[in-house]
Amino acid sequence: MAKPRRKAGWGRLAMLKLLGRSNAYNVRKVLWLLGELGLGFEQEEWGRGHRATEDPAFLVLNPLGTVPVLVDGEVVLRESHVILRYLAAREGATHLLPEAPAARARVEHWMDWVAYDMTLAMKGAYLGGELGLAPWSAPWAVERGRMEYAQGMRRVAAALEAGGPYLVGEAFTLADIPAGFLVHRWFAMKDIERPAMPALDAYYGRLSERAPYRTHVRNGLA
Ligand SMILES: N[C@@H](CCC(=O)N[C@@H](CS)C(=O)NCC(=O)O)C(=O)O
Repeated sequence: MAKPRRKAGWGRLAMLKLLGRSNAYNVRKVLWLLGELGLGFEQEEWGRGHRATEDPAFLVLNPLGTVPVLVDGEVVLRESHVILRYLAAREGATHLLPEAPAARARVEHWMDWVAYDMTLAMKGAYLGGELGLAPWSAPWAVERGRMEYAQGMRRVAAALEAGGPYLVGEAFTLADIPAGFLVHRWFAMKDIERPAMPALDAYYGRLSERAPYRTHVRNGLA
């Protein structure tokens, strides 16, 4: 586990507050990192099935009405990957997010790839195919989502075969958090065909050795 480097400053006195339901994909990534960093925080459950994010008290913090939101003193952040990068930088966790531009970009490649290229695939395959939620349950969206999800998993497996044992090489980094969640959901979905990818199986096993992954990601929820 990481050894966070503490910095001085009045802003550090306030307890971090995470707003968002613990069963939401984007919240679970942040919970995972908070666990990796060993950070204390308060959590309020907001979103579907809990307090509605249309509540003006929530919209003041995030006018987009999405979870997660992180409050760190006067700093209020939305967007899960921004929050991941913020927390790593705040803690000086350069082993998770290097400062050197080229090394940092290699980590961010994978984070942006998940956000830009895999989100719709996951919506089609999981929200549509697995949960049957409209509009993602349209047959073309499910088919396309499953096809792109499988293609994405082949890309992750190929990267692990070429390098590994983690996505950008020897060590676990922030690159492994969004992709590691996708890998979990890939193995947790019931209604899909999973072509054999031994490198992906091994990666899932490796991530599962991490306690925060088992607590927040591979925790019985897809
Ligand atoms: N790009 C945003 C997406 C946030 C998002 O769509 N969050 C979902 C949960 S995974 C949400 O807010 N759903 C509404 C709800 O739970 O009420 C991020 O990465 O944080």
